[in-house]
Amino acid sequence: MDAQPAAPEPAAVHLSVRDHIAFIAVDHPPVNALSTAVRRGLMDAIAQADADADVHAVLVHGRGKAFIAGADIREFGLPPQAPSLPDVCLRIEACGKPVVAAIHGPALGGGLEVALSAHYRVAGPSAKLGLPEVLLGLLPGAGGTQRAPRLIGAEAALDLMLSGRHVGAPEALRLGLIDRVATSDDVLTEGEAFVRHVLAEQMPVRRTGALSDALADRAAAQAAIDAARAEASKKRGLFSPLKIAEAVQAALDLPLAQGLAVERALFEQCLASPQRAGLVHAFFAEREVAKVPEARQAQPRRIASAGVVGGGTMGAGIAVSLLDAGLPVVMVERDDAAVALGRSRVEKVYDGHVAKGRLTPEGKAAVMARLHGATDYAAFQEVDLVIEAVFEDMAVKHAVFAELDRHCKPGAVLATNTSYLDIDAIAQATSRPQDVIGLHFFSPAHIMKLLEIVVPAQVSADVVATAFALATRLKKVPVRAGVCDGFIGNRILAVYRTAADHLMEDGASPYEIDTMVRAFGFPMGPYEMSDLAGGDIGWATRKRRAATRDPKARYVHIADQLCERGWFGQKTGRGWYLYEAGSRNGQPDPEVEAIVAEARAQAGVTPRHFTVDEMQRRYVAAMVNEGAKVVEEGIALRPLDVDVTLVHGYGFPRWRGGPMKHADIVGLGQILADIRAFAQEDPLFWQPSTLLVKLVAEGRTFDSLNQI
Ligand code: 3H9
Repeated sequence: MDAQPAAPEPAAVHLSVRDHIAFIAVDHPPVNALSTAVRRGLMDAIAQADADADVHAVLVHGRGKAFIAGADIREFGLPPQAPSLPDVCLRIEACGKPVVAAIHGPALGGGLEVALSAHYRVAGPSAKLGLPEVLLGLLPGAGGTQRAPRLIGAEAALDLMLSGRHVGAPEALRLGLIDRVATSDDVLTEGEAFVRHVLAEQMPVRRTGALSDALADRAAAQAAIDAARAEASKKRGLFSPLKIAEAVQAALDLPLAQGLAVERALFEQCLASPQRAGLVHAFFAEREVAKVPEARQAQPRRIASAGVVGGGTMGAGIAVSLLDAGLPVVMVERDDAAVALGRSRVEKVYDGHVAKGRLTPEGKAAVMARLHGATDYAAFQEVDLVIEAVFEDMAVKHAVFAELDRHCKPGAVLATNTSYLDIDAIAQATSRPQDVIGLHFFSPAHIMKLLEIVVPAQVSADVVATAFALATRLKKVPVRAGVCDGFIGNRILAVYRTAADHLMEDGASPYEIDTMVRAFGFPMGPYEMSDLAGGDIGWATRKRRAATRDPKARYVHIADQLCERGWFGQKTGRGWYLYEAGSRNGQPDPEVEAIVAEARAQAGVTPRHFTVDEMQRRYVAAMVNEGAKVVEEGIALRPLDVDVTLVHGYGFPRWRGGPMKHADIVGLGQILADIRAFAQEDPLFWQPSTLLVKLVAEGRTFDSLNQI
């Protein structure tokens, strides 16, 4: 049979002319990103409209849910295709007839740059305008760094470009970014009315690139740029903020054409940076994590009310998260005093919002009215979902789930917030293992974005789909994890923390290790983290694991020795660091250093010096190797799930994309060579993952398993 000819690509841009107005519609679902087809379409349409004597003015708008969401991020790194976006923008700006951009939904990055090259802008209630390139490791590269300061001044433009924030139409009007707020999202009608107004009033072709008033106060503009430079150099290791400040300097100092050339050169530098690769990976990975088989196979159950077992730190945080999503919440505790304490923990969060002016006292009262305390599991009879957040002990969990089984209605989702226990075993305490799932929140539960959705063997697909739908309502980043000790995140943490302990016993001080980890881009190091969370938590885990630990495995006793002295960190005034009363800033403790020195002597270790690079390589290799094992065993669906877990739950720098992406950038061959070199000293700890070995042999990357 002959091959069928491929169906022609639907046009990405449509041009129609009515009553002397050319309507240029961008039609490229889902978000009208500026792919090659859109750029070509815009270029052709504007040229045609400009050349058509019957056309007196042009209206550019987007079909579907967006004006234009920006450059097509999927094209970054591919060979460039003409026309470039800066050229498209120059062509729009050069049009001899007034061009109006009518904006609804996102007009972001290159999308806003297209709008800035139009001569006037009108935006509806759903409009979101912004220059978020910085979040992708970039700067606005289609004239945004030159036109935005000329239109709204250096300070406001820098704020948009450095924060990446979106503004709505009213704020955009205040800033001078747009000329009119449309009363509805029917931007076609409202845009047409504005175009007719422009024509009736004979308003001029007003080219943003030719404006100068907003930069007339040079001293103020220079001060804004200097402040941006100072601020940017404080951001941990980020590359593009300083480049943004440089580009705005060019807007202040140079004519448009030269400024655009500077912007282009700086944009190319950002595009080539590993940070761009890391941040773009993070952008897609954060969307891809929610695409799990169960969410495709099954419909989520309806969740209109929720319950929480336990009013401790975790339980209260989870309750806040559920309340914030608008759900009524029942909290069950063992007695009235514990209920009151749980309630007060929740209330404290909302008091904080009121104090900061984020919530009115009436608003707080309305939220608190949705929280009901009880001491009897019968209070859960009507709820659609219960999340258990009690003490991490299998017998306690069994007792709780037996109660839930007795009292919850059929079809209620029964979730555990355990951070490492066997959820298959917990499910066995019920007569309905198909309804039991893990929802592992991170502390503080109402703030941390990560939610590990742990999928035991017998759970039904619609319960998994429900958990993912719930995560969206809670504004969490969900990651699907399989059952094992520690799931994805805590399992990997245990290994890289062990690598840090080995480094310490071999010669690095805990303070050097924390500094090295911060230099890599984490907000804090493992020992500062332990002091913040409470050293007793890790101690309990180590005691639990003692029975199953391989007796041949190297074990560093230093952390236990600190705990034996009652030094649990900030809450006890000392841990790895010393804390003055009320202070969260710890000071290095000579007594800890003495304990470390003693432990080295006991273990017969002659301390040696490690460079920052040597330490980072060990720390990262341990993380990547365990990450690969987690993927190889199917605990994580793909390497990207490991990346999202470490970025959103453990402070791995997002601009590196996550440990697996970072490993791809460094080169898997290099990581494996490091692991093999470290294995010379400790072959038991440094056993390379089979998956890593296979990928290196095949010359492949972790990304090749992601299918983004
Ligand atoms: C830029 O413009 C550079 C220029 O200055 C210079 C150039 C020379 N490209 O988030 P959602 C996909 S840099 C390609 O789930 P929402 C997304 O992956 C760019 N694809 O929806 C998803 O795909 P899938 C500056 C994109 O309603 C689908 O669209 N712009 C792009 O929650 C739906 O996305 C930005 O940084 C894109 N630009 O949020 C804006 N954008 O369905 C980035 C989205 O296969 N985008 N997709 O998973 C966003 O912030 C949000 O996507 C948006 C919609 C607010 C637009």
